[in-house]
Amino acid sequence: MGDLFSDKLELNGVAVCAGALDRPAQEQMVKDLRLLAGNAPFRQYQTPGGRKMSVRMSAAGALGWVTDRSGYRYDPHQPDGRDWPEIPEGVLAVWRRFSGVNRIPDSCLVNFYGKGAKMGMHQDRDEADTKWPVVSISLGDDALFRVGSAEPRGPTKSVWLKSGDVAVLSGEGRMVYHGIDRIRFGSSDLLPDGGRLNVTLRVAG
Ligand code: MD6
Ligand code: FE
Repeated sequence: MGDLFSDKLELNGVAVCAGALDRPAQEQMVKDLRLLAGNAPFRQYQTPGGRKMSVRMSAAGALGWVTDRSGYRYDPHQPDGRDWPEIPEGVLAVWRRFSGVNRIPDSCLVNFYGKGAKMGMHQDRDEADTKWPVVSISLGDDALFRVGSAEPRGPTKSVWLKSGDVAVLSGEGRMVYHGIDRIRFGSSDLLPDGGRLNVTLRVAG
């Protein structure tokens, strides 16, 4: 997994490859994601419990991830009925470089964190087969990433994810609880209006 060109840190089985993407690669990815958002707008979903999520979400690939009063699920269609756009090539290249597996991801979720946005502790468990890894790319503002264990209330460790960092949940780390406590709004100049993009790749179906 990964390669020799970035700093690798291990947190409860989660690999964090700091500096995996250089600035030009980050800029290209932001361009690709702007195009993507033209075909799959960022939406603010409600949890099954009826709460508005603070993160705005878009997606690409055969399956996007949506949530509403009927539950969390992977869905082949956007809420407006359209297919999801294709996963950008540069994003697929990150999967090939870091996933350690020979399968193509069928789902690419894109989260946007504006000022004050965060994500509660959760496990990624909606995938049909959780033996496949999850690869996550951070772009823009720094984010405080909290990683626990496979138990809901175990001890946790935290790390600041910076623009260009890649995190991989696989093996031991695949089912750990994790979340984003907060972002340092305005800490990066990658996105002109601030905020953070997080791209996660999965074999979901
Ligand atoms: C985030 N990430 O970084 C939230 N999930 O904004 C996740 O929920 C996540 O980073 C699975 C694998 C890696 C992740
Ligand atoms: Fe997650």
